[in-house]
Amino acid sequence: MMKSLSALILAAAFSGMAAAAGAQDLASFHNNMGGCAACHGTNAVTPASVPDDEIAINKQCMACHGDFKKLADKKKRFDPHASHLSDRSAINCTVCHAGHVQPKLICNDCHTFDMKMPFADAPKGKAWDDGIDEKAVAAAEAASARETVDVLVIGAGSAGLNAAIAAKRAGAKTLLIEKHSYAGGNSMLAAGGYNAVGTPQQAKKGIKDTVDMYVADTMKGGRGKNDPKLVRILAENSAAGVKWLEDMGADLSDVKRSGGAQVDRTHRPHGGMTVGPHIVDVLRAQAAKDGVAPRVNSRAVKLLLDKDYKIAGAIVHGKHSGYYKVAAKAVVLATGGYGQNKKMIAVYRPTFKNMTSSNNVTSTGDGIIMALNIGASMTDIDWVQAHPTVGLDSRILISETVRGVGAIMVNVKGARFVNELTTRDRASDAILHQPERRAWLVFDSDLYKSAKMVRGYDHLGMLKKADSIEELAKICKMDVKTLQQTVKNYNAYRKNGKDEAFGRPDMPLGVEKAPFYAVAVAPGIHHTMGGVAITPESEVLDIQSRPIPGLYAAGEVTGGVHGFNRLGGNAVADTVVFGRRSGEHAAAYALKAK
Ligand code: MEZ
Repeated sequence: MMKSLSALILAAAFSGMAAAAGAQDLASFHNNMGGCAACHGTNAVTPASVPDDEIAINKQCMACHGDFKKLADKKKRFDPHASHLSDRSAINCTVCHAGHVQPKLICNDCHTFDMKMPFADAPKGKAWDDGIDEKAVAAAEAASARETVDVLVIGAGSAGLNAAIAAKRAGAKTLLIEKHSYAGGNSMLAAGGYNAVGTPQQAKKGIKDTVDMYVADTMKGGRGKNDPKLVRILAENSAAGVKWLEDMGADLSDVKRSGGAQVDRTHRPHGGMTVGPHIVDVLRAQAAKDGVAPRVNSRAVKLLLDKDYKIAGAIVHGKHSGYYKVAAKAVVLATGGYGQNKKMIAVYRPTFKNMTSSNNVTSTGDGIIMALNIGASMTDIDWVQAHPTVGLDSRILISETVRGVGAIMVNVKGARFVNELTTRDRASDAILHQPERRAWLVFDSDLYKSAKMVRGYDHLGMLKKADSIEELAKICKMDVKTLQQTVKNYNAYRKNGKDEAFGRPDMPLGVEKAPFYAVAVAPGIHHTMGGVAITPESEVLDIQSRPIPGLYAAGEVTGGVHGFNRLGGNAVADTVVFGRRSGEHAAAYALKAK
């Protein structure tokens, strides 16, 4: 293949860079496949000629190497192609395998695997989104818009995907951008489920639930600090949200109990599979079908207002394309919370500043910062939730489902100390008052068989396993007699239908059948309840509590829905109900403003 002059210059520069560093990078290694143009396109071979979504390059990778399924090595205990990535065609090869710099094992954003990747010795590069170039922002603002849309949705977790699909279906020209190299945000890590009332699933199981009960539980869990109007909208629209996802192909057939709920209303896929990755896959596929596939590697850095203080769009920083302006009549902020922004945690919740976090690396509070910069009002901004059961010394959430389906929680001596199904703030607080500020979840083989996610923890080496309670206590360095007595008492309470020690309301399984298991846990930052203040129509309020025309928000970037403490299963419901709602209202506003 004939190479263009610019391609040759670029190729020489890159291979020179790698040679100088004494190591070869992926792009230089592939240079014989058509030079730079193979990745950068044939017309203008410049760094900026790679589209930010990198989809074309990835098609090329897969054309030679095969897809993730083909690449998966089933003999290996851990193979990234076989786990989270295998059925997610929207995750690009280039997420891990960088062109000109060291590759990145993105699994280690959450895990700590020791795997060597091809070209691991290539030169290190500065992350493209490390900091904001204010001069480039000003230049982009002064220039004309590179793109004009009706609705710009910022952030492609569940809230953003729902918003974009809803806005597009309402007839608005919609663009969905995501700063990370793959879509999904924090929603992708949601383990437990989706709280909904009045579904056919509940009816089939004979569960008596009402909107008022859902509202009462959520308000009680939030210590009455939630905005009751928002809570009622959440409850009233929860079942329609389940149907909306099912119509796209989601499986939410299983219903279980989460902490703080009077009845089973947490919906999730059959067999106890985790909910987040599943619904993100479904939404991502639907967004692509509907023509609103997320544009990844595209970070919004500034919201723009016109002279009348109405939303006019945003400045976006593309990984390859640099800073540019998107003109939009309406913007939906769906950027998530700030659980991974250490500075914000230190300011808003200093006592949690050294705590681990179960959140995705994407939860850096970008939307909150952008909204603050244009005078948006915040509500409950300092309310941060610690989830009681994050795997000790890890970032892996041990889902509330594990307690919900039957696990008991004991301290390092082997004694229970709390109703396992109480709300998260109370459970976390109780653990932090125990010796060593940590705990164990203990369960038996029936639970292991019934909840698929537990097998995932086992696969990751997080579970201790023994053929007797005595042996389990020894392995976990608990007091043998204490654990034996705890288990004996609990099994008796269960048989009698009353937890005399802590009033646990639901004891679906005993701890009776060997082998027995334990997993070490401690509280970790899980959800930031506060954020931008919104109206029931998802409009963002300014500091005088007036809607900022054209600005909408949904999901963890907002405050008010969860009050002081969010109930398990209400985050996914929030992203779906208010995601849809924000998209619909943004579209209606934008189309009217045309
Ligand atoms: O909603 C949640 O955060 C949730 C149910 C988490 C979990 O423990 O699985």
